[in-house]
Amino acid sequence: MVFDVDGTLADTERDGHRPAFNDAFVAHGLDIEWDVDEYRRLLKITGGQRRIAADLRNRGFAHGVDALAADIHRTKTQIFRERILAGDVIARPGLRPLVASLAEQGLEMAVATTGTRRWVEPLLSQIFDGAVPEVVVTGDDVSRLKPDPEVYLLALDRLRITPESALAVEDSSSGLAAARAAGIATLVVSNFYTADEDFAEAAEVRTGYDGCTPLTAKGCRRAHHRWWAARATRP
Ligand code: XBP
Ligand code: MG
Repeated sequence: MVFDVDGTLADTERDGHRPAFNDAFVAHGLDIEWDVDEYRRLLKITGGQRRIAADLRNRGFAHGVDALAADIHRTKTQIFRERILAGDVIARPGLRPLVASLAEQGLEMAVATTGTRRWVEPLLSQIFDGAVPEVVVTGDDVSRLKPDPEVYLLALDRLRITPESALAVEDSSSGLAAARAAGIATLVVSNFYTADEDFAEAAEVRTGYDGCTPLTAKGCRRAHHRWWAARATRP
């Protein structure tokens, strides 16, 4: 089971990353504030530093944009990390019981995210309660972010498994594209920002982990099996 982080393990974007970016703009004396709708468009650019650089260019900044974006992003990362350490970011409802069910069934878990290791690590420690997966691939470990498959390919490599043995869990179309390009069957658990995206390539699409049919290890195995069975019967 290879989990994405942002939007998948925790609902981080609207009330987590977005305010942290805005506070970093203020700290750098910039009159920039990303509102909820504008941030929806900006999410198409994966990776916080790239997102900042693209927006600065869009606003007419021309010189030293990459260095400025890197500075602002460092500040944003520190702000977001402190909020995580303060306990402000929590697991999506129903995720913890799923993790317990996967552990009980002996299914190995891993993480593949475009986020930055400095905040990803403390968040994973909280969500996985001290049993953090051994394989954690972050945006710091790759040169190309999602929808490029590099994070997933590296995760498979470190897990020493083929794509057929894995199931990815994602929340967004760019994450789904990354996992699919790595050849991995993918279960999507959508959220506020991604509910209307195209998930035609997914093995299963849900709006949450909980509800009347909570996602369990058995449900994950079933989705994985159905995905590969359907492919085997295609001409
Ligand atoms: C999530 C991202 C991340 C976060 C910000 O994509 O694009 O960049 O928005 O994190 P995914 P950083 O869930 O597909 O991995 O600022 O640390 O980049
Ligand atoms: Mg995501």
